[in-house]
Amino acid sequence: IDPWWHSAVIYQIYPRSFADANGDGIGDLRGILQHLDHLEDLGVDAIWLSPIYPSPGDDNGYDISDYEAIDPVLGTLEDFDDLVAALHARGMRLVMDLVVNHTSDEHPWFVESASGPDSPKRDWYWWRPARPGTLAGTSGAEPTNWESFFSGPVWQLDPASGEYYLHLFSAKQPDLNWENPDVRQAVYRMMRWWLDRGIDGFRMDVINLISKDPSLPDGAVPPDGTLGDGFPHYAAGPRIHEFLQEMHREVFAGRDAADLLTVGEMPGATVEQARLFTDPERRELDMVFQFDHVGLDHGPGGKFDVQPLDLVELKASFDRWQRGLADVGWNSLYWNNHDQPRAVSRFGDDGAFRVASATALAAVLHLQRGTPYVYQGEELGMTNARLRTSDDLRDIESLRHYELAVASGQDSERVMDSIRRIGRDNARTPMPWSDEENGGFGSHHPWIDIHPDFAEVNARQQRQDPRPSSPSTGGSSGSDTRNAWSQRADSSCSRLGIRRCSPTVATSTTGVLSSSRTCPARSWRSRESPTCRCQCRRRLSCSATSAARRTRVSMHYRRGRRGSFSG
Ligand code: GLO
Repeated sequence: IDPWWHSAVIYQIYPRSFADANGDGIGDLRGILQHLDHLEDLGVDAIWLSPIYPSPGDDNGYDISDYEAIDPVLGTLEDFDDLVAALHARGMRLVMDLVVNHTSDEHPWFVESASGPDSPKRDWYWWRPARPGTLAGTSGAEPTNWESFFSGPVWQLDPASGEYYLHLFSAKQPDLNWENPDVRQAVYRMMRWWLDRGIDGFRMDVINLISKDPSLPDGAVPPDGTLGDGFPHYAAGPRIHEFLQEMHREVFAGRDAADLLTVGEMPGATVEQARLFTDPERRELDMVFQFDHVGLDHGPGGKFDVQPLDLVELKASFDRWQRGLADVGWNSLYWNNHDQPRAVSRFGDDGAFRVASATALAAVLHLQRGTPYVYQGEELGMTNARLRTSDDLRDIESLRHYELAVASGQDSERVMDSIRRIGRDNARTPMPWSDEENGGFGSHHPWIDIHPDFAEVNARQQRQDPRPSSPSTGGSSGSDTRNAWSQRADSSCSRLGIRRCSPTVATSTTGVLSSSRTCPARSWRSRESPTCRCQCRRRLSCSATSAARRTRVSMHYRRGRRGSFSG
């Protein structure tokens, strides 16, 4: 029998930005309860809730200080139970976010671990002594040269003990040591606690990072960097399958496992790995969130080094995953989530063709084989936020990048421009329910500015629109149009076969994630996406013909980077 999620659509709610019932400017559980009609009318089968646990909020809830409670800003356990009951009464399910690669530094486990080298919980986290000398590019003696996802080194010095602790994300998100069986048992106990409360599954945050190479080797240093790439040493590490199989046995066995859904978020996962993780026979996970298609516009300098999107590569990526998981395993399908810019702005045209783009993107998503995930506001065709200055930023990743990039001498406007295109705040503006004050999100000014288009793009307006495919109002800026044209021209050139060296998937012989070093010469892969992309050093020109217009396009490439464009 096919599990329910083979024919389900899942809707992701980012609670802080969904609906604010108590008027404090932050979305909450009662706010979600007020909008269940919207979800039911959409035909949603399940919702995935981004974290609602108590949290200092360094990473908006992905830094958890208590796994078995609700953040008072968002509600109470009673509100939570009401939500589960109300969803179930409507035939919908609830999938919770599980963030167990790390905790908050304010979680009692870490507080105890940090109390000193003799703490019984010292080994629950990754503590290491300083190593001799100074790490290049830092003023410290970090135990490895790894760079954090949120910029800077992954190590934080604890002055009291003189030791460092590992944090792949912010310093307020110390990594749990999954090598320690007590850590694993504590996590499994907590998961059972939530299942007993009636939830229907887990979305597991960066779950492929829980098994690290315990010898913690240094990473390769890219030519333009000072810190190294630790990714091959902490992603899909030696015990990842063992841990996930153990979790399955300890948490899901004995329950009606076909009724519960598990989806593992896995930056950098390859098709080959996903086949192993999602093969039902292996009892690991039901599906994974892979990052291949959302890494295609990341450049050699990382995600903020935004490159034009090559639509042919995008298509090839989907093709690879559809074919790769056709006979075994299962795909999850997504364009958007709380970590990605809005799909219409990124993959389509968010000006004159906003509605047409959103419709086409939805068709592409929902017609593939797999479980589609819709992120709040995606059903409205929401576009990227209009971030003006760094004062508009709320996301720790963007703030840290801005701070460090500007401190290192980069032009602040250029830095902001890349954040405007790829930053996570783009997807976190409040859900626009109507054209009323604050877009009907709540009575108080929200924690992050509402999208300026809320009067035209909102849920009420779309319910009243008899022609959902009519073109939107509101134009795009000159530079947006230029980018869109540049992308189209680039893809036309590709279709003519001029620019491309063939994209390859970087895998090592063990099938374990490989680093950028394994890509062919003059190509690179981003940390999250296993596809190698090419750089060419030739000056090119081609004629791009489209049904709509004929244009002469010249593209200049210099030293491997895309240069100016005129058409
Ligand atoms: C994915 C998460 C992201 C968190 C990170 C740390 O990468 O969805 O929002 O910032 O995982 O928990």
